[in-house]
Amino acid sequence: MKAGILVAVSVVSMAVAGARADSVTKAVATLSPTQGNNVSGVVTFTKVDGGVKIVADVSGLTPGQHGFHIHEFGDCSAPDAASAGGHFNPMHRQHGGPDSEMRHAGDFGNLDADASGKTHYERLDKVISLDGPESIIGHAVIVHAKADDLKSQPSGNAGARVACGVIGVAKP
Ligand SMILES: [Cu+2]
Ligand SMILES: [Zn+2]
Repeated sequence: MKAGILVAVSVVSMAVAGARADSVTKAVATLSPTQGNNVSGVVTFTKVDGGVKIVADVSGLTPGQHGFHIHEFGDCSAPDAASAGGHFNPMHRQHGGPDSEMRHAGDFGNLDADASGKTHYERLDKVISLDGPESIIGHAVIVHAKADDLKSQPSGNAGARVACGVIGVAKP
């Protein structure tokens, strides 16, 4: 009888934990410049029908294209953000563009900065998720000095990391 109650209690608490994990509907990363750079911005991730909507507003860039990814570790502590590791790749795929059949989950292509060094980026992503074992929460967004060519392995030859921000759960 006692054992039965214990089992019932643990099933209920597992259900509560599951509901909590599934309830993330919005995430955010605040980008800070790496050493010697001036790039900052905010990236939001919102659960919508058919995927996750990514919205980024970034400034302090050189005009033109800059690789834009999620990297594996939520650690921006190194001056060059090397601490964030390689691309977030829970499916063990090859690097690609955001619309490629074969891509890392973290492959978002490029930001395209205007003459003033600012950019606004919006995309519906069908690969990433905000919950479950492949959740992006706790990983890091990185912006690069150069364009991602969307094909070179393992990271699109996008050069140095100019900004980094850890993805956290946002207020819905
Ligand atoms: Cu990157
Ligand atoms: Zn990649």
